[in-house]
This record gives sequence, C-alpha cells and structure tokens, in this order.
Amino acid sequence: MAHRWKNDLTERDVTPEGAWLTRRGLMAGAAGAGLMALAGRGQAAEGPEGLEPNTWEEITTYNNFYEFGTDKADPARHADAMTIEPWSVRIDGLVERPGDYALEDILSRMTIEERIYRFRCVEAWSRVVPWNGFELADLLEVAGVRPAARYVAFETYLDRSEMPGTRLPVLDWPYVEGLRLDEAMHPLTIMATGIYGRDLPPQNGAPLRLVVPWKYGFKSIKSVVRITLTESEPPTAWNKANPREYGFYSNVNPEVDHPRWSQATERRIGAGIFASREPTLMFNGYAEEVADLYAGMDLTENF
Ligand SMILES: Nc1nc2c(c(=O)[nH]1)N[C@H]1C(S)=C(S)[C@@H](COP(=O)(O)O)O[C@H]1N2
Ligand SMILES: [Mo]
Repeated sequence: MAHRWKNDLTERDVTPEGAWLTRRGLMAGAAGAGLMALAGRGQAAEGPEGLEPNTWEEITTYNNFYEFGTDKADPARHADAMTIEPWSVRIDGLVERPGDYALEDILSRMTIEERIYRFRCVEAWSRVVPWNGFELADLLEVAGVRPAARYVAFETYLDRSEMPGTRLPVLDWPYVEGLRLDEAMHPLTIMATGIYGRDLPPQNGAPLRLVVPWKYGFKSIKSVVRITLTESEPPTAWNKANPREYGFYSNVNPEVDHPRWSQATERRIGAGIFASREPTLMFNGYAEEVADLYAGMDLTENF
C-alpha cells in the first residue's frame, strides 16, 4: 500500500526511549501476535521544529480515560482492572462480512507499522507519541464496506465493575465516537496496538484504540469493541454531553476557539514549567494531508 502522506517525525527523533525501537525490541513486541514489524515507514524529513516524542512515562501517566475516573492519574491507577484478554471487535452494519473478529485474527492479517504523530487534546495540551498500529482502512477492507456506508461508528468496552468512573454519569456510557467514511479510510487514520514497540498499556486504550492525529484527542476512542458502518452520522460521546462545545468533526483548528478557552496555542507535556506555549497548527500539522477532505466546508460551522 502506498503511503502518500508526509511525516516530519522520524525514528531518529525517538529519544531516550529509542532503545525500544531497535529491531529486536520491535520484533519482541510483535512476536506474541505473530506480526511483522516495520519501523519508520513514513517518508521522513527531519521536522523543522526539532520535535521529540514524549517519554513513555509522560505518555502513560497523564491520561484521559473517563471510564476510570476524571483525574489524569486515574487511568494509570485503575485501568489494569480491565479484562483485555480475550478481545474481539464486532464489525457490523453496512459491511459484507459482519461478525465478531478475534483480535489475534485481526492482527494476523495486519501489518504493524510505527507512526510518530502529534497528539492534541481539546484541553490544549499536546504531546508526540510513537504509536505502533495498522491502518483502519486495512481492517475495514477485511470486513468489506458496502457502497451505502458513509460513516463509521466506534464503541468502547464497558464493564461497570471494572470501570469505577462509569458509576458517575459523566458521559453516557459506553463511550462512542464516529468518523465520516473518507476520514476513516484516510491513510493517517490508524488503529494503535502499541507505543514504543510495547503493547498499548490499558490506560492508553489497550488492546486496540483509534488514532486520528488531525482531530482533537477525544476522537481517538480507546479500547474499541465495536465498529459499525452506517448511512447517517453516528452519535458521539462528547457531542451528546455538550453539543455546543464539542462537534462531530473536532478537527484541530487554532482559529476556532472552544467556547471556554482559546485553541490558538497549546502546552507541550514535558516541556517544563518555564517553556512557552506553542502555536497550534491547522489540522494539528497535517493540513497538507487532510485539508482536501473538508474542501468547501465551513469549519467554524462544522467544528
Ligand atoms: N473510551 C474512551 N476513549 C477516550 C477517552 C475516554 O475518556 N474514554 N478520552 C479521550 C481523550 S479526551 C483524549 S485526550 C485521549 C487521551 O489518550 P491518551 O491517554 O492515550 O493520551 O483519549 C480519548 N479517548
Ligand atoms: Mo482530550
């Protein structure tokens, strides 16, 4: 499959966790699932800003996974309780081959790649994450998308006994998300299975989570158990909770502020307390790859 997108973050930017990205580390991480791991497949030019991926510690101890509580430390504290084995994903709706797909069977058909992406939360913090994963388009191809499908709906695992945060009606559980089909099929859109060549930790959405790097972080739904192809726009968790503040598209856009704060700048996690905020980039820096998807659309109206 041809990758026509440009990635300005490379394997060389990975430090000090670069040790995990040795061939041996990657192969070991992938061996359990019988995978072929390919590192640094992106066409890489060194980023002009000298971006560096965040550390494993920074990525795995400051999280949003409200099923385990709303404090940033709650997911790392509680998500270990989540049963992630066995895992299957129900793929249904407008597909040729609906069914419950066991994770092992999915992984045996996918090629795991490394994708170093910027990640921008709607709360205006950001970091850089070296994901491992496969393109969502490749998984949808396995299920066979029917011509009438126009959207893709996603659902997170829900077991209230394992997820203390779900005892409060913070969101309408299970957490649900959605993409337009062309967004879902875009080569930048991946299902992540790991970070730094290691299995995805539960707090980051083990064993399988969506990553859409040009959208606010909440679109990147964790611990996915169901993918449904639909004809109409599916409901999404944050839009249901507060439609005025969280739209369906939620593309990163420095020109469209959140009703309660500016989206023009962001705080890079790990930058230190004296570091200045950084300018937020249109589509989180992926405009060249994805702006065409929204040609002719009013991005203020379709926020
Ligand atoms: N199921 C589920 N998915 C979720 C969330 C959540 O609370 N529940 N939080 C979202 C938000 S707001 C962000 S910023 C990212 C955080 O991902 P990370 O913890 O891996 O950085 O996950 C997103 N996916
Ligand atoms: Mo977020």
